[in-house]
Amino acid sequence: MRVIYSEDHKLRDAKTELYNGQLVTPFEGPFRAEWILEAVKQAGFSDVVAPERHGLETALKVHDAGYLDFLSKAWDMWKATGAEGEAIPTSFPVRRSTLRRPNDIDALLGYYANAAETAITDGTYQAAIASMQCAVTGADWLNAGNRFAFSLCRPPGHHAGIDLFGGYCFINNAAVAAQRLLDLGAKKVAVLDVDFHHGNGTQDITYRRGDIFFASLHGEPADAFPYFWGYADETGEGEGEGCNANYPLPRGTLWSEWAAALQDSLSRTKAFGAEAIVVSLGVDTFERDPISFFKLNSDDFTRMGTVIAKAGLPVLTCMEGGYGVPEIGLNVANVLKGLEA
Ligand code: Q9C
Ligand code: ZN
Repeated sequence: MRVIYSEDHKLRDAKTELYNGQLVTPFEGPFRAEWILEAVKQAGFSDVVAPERHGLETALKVHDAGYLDFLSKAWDMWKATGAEGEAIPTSFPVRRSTLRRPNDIDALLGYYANAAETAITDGTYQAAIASMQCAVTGADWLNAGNRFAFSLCRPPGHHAGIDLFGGYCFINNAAVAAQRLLDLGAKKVAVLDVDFHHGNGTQDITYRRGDIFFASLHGEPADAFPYFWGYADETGEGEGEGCNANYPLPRGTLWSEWAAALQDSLSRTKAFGAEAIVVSLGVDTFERDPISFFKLNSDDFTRMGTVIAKAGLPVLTCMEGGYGVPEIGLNVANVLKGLEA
């Protein structure tokens, strides 16, 4: 399995996350990619390459141009105000308010945010671009006839919508990879999101499309971030009707229940006619993850890889969440081992 990794992820090193009413050191930091890279090398995945330098062409097919322009300029605009801290959104459009695009950076942050924990910092955009390039390079590796690739994306992407950032995400790496596979000739692809959190950004991007099947297994939205998406009755719209499958699962979910949902999502992926699967891999389903509530153990991650591989399709795995504990590296390596078993 080829591993695609960019050192540029380190350019995203926020000092603040709004959490429990305090500004804390973010759960999503550079250490994550370093631990994961170390563990996958340790597990024998030694074919590690840097991404190709792709521009914004593919990203512009899944994101709004004004949004990407905002991301590229947000830090400089913020700094120009003389603000001392990091750029945290504080003011949001809501029910019955206008959705006109504002000028002021404070307003733009809220306009393009779906949550307030994620600060924009110097280097965030550069890191997000490198992360997206890892995903595109992984898609190219599959397109060249290879069965597996692992794009060690950081920052993650699945909470980034058409014109929304938040949940530690800025550019939707998995959606860009899916788009790339389609642009290179695939007729239909699937994005399978196994991160603990619902992939609201990916759902936003794919909801009205008939060429991408999106399935997400996640903590029940009434109790788990991102809270306002991820119910089972969200099934797609227009050409995308029937192409969205949400599997909300309760607190304490174990492998047996989780695996039943996975099996169903894979049957539907096959029935849809997907030619490849992009896996949004979060290992925050782990029993000791600090911000989540499922109960998978490290061996379950190996099983996960094996079950996904049994679908018989090429698989591009893109890194999403997984926090705090050193086992995140082992758990990712186990998925990759399971895929190749
Ligand atoms: N009390 C990813 O896993 N914080 N993002 C929720 C709930 C946001 C997770 C706090 C979690 C974002 C990629
Ligand atoms: Zn997550």
